[in-house]
Amino acid sequence: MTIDEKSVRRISKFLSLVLRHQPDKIGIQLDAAGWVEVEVLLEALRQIGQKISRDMLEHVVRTNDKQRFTIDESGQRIRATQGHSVEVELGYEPADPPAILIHGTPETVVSAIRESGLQKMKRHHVHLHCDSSTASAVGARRGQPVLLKVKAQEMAKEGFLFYVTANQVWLTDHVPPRFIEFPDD
Ligand code: HQG
Repeated sequence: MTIDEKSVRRISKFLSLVLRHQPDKIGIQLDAAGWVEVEVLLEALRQIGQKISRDMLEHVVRTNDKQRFTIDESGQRIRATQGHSVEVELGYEPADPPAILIHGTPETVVSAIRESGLQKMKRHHVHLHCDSSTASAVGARRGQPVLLKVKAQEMAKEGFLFYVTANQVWLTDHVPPRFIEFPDD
């Protein structure tokens, strides 16, 4: 199959929009766990003039750099792996985090984070990563990236819950400032 990368990126962005934030934009409904039937999604896309074959959709899901989408084992349903702003219960079980997780953020918000810790803002959780390179790319989306080290194991010992997604993003509700190591500490 020859598929140009530009189309794949465009479809991936649009899927993020409708599977995480605005399903009603194309008239679909996500179930409580964020799933929608693949056929329903493809038909809704056809209705707005975006003809995407099942093969193309599978290609987009398979090759996505951050594994943003999951097709279930039956092959019938698809959902965004994480990152929703619509109400969904993803059903991840609490997991034991590594000692340190990393959050990459633009320099401009570091002083606010010193005050109130890491907040989930518009998402359902604070997103944390195991490796600096991914965290750095996240921070760099909006400016000069700064890497914050989160003492995740210490938090877990104090009863904070952590979840890990299928694509290795760690999620938690809030990271108070005392668990954050800032680069210039
Ligand atoms: C910042 C992308 C001020 C936080 C990425 C971040 C990631 C605060 C921004 C995933 C704050 C929220 C998540 C506070 C946190 N005061 N600013 N107290 N606490 N912030 O996009 O973590 O492409 O909602 O540091 O790759 O940047 O969508 O979160 O800068 O994995 O798959 O508020 O989104 O993945 O921004 O990114 P976001 P994020 P996808």
